[in-house]
Amino acid sequence: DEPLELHVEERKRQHALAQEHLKVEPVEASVLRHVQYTLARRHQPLTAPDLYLATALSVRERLIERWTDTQSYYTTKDPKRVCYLSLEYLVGRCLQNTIHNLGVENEYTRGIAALGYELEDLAAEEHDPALGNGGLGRLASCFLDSMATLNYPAWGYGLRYRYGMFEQRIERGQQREVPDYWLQGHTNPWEVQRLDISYPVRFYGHVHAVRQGCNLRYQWEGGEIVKAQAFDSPIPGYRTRNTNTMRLWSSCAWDEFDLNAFNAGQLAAASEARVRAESISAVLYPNDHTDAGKELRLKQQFFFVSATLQDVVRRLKRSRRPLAELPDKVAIQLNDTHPTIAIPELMRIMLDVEGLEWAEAWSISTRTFAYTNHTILPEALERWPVPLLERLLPRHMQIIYEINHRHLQEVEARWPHDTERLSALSIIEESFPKMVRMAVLAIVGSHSVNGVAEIHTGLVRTRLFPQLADMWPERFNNKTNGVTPRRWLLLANPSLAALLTKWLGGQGWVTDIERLRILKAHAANPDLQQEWAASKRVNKLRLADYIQRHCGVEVSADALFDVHVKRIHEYKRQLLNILSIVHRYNVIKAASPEERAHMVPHVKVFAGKAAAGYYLAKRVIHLINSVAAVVNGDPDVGPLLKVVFLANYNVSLAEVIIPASDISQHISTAGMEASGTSNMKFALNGGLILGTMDGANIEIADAIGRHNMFVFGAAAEDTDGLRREMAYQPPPTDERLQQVYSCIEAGAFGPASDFRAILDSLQHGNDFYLLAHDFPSYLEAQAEVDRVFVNKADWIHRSIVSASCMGRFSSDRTISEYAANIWHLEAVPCPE
Ligand code: OX2
Repeated sequence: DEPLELHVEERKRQHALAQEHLKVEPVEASVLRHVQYTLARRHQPLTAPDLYLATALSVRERLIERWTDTQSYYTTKDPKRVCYLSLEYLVGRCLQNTIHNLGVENEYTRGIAALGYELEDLAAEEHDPALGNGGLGRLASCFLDSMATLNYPAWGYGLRYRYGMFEQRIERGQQREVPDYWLQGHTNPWEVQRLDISYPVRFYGHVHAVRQGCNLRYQWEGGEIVKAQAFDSPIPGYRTRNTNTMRLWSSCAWDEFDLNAFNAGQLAAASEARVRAESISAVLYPNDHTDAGKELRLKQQFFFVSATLQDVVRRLKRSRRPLAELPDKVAIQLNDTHPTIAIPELMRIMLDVEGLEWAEAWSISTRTFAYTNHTILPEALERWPVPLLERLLPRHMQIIYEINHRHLQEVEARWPHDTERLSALSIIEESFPKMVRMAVLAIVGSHSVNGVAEIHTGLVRTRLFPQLADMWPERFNNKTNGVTPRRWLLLANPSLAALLTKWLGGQGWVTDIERLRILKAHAANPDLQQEWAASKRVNKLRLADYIQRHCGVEVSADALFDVHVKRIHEYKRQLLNILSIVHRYNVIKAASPEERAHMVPHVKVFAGKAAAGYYLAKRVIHLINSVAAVVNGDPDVGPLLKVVFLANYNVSLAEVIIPASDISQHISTAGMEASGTSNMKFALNGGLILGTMDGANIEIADAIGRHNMFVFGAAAEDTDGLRREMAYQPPPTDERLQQVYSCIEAGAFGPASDFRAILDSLQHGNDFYLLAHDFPSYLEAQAEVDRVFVNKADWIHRSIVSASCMGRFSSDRTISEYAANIWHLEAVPCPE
């Protein structure tokens, strides 16, 4: 942030100086300079951690110059900006991503080699910051990459958790959670602490009404003040000068130290406030799809929202614009309901601090906010108890009541005496205690509500919020998710990237992934097929090596690599997969040598974390590992079946796994996975999909041709009916599945008691996730996979066609749609 009145000449001079400096200093010199002067180390011996850090600092210098230029340029141009508010970001490692985006990979590869190291090895020294749970957080990071690449003036706002997602260890087959102190060891070269940017955030206290003329004005006073301190990370676009900002807030005490308490000899009390303040940004809630319902979680949400809005308003004022212009200058996107408290907070600022009238404030607010819904699972829909809000944020609770009052008046005017509709549309749920439905508040207070895949948006409209969609049909829209081809192809899959650059005549595909379509016409070309297969093999060997090193299991790259990686959740049905693996094991055991000779060898790869308190999900991890131990140790099975569970799934592990898959599984019960994004990454990397007609699988099937996907299972529109039928008359269990149950019950994979809860949920539960129902068609689809896999040319043909038709699933396309239809944003390319 620089003052408006830029000293242009001075900037030019500095720029020229910096350019000169970079020109004369080769990579080796720059890196060694950092070893010596920044890290204060000797050059000999050079260790990998030191060299990683020095390299990162060297790259950072080039980055920072673009970053400050971009920010100054935005300040001068003063265009409309988007603020993406997300409680989660899964950034991934930065070094190689930055080097690629800056276009300096040759320089750095050579420079680092001259120092006796390989760039990839240094890159692996970087701790992968895991400030998110899964798809939602990774989507936010893909979006930031696309916004910068497309030159949109964008800010990502979030929380700088001291402890991110826990590190998962597997001990005796079970998950153990270890805190992940990602900032340990050394300073983070990818962030800058902005000591000059901090804001006070209030909690608790009371509301005071003052008479002003004939109006009442409200003031929120007292309580506790916490300081929000900004940490900025540069987000470089790919081969553009534009470098945006991700601003994460860290909490600390407003008064560093209570001297009075200290002088009075109350040492503990003196530091108490500090500890309480710091606890706000201490840990990420490691729950995927769970409404945490905890006071600390609400504190986190308000803390980050309040600091962000103060920052937004300050910037508007600095450019000397009235608040009335906010919607023309800023679009705020709410990533799920987590930042929804921003709506009453903006209202509070406008009403109580800026003195605007309700009608104008409300109009400004609704034109500024837009909300993205990511799930229809009821357990993920946030609801906050009214008494908690009244205590923690008393003024916001008043404002929410007022919003609701006016909203329900509008409902009453349109549908008089329709009490059912009134209670369905109310922001307040009349339960004990009363609850605030954050999704309803988000929809009432936004001008746009979007789902993340066609089917999902349809379900949001028809099943989740039919009355709201009825009231404002124009508000609801779809923005199918996408993934960035930079990280998920260029970076994660160098061999395929090289192939694409060669066959497509240049690197244009990196920003225009639609160009892959050209390959479709060449899918039968034997040269292309041969190179394609060779590239896949390189990636499979890399994963095989990883498996060997981390699980001690030897796997053959000739086997079919069948991958199931994502958060462990009942609706994602890892259980269905492992049950089918037990069945496969039974079939192999019963097969004759001739039959075995015709079987396709499989390597089954699992990875994913279970929320610490999610009992059944943790039992599933245990079952997978127990089956793996038996199968991998059975000499009778040999290479026909290997099962591995790779611990601590995160972005960098995904980068190793995804390019190596032949098949990946996206087998959620239809209607339950909003979109999925790894399905897109797998297909883009030439993997085929085994999946249900759910989430973005449906659109992927449309794009690549349904015959290129292995589809099975109930359709979303049939699930309710099926559940009702099964409850009325449970169907007989498939014999093969029954045999699988019997094996587990007989202790084939360890004491049956370890898996009792799983078996009970299947046999005596109501099969809510339709496992038993989908089991036969799942096996049928797997048999089809095996039939196709033995015909190498057919397989590769499908793989090429799938990847080449994935253009629609770039996050560049998604972001262009958000920019055009929701944010009304123009690209602002920063001149070289
Ligand atoms: C996830 C959804 O489960 C997933 O289907 C989607 O692809 C992803 O968000 C990005 O849109 N927490 N995680 C999600 O939703 C919630 C809530």
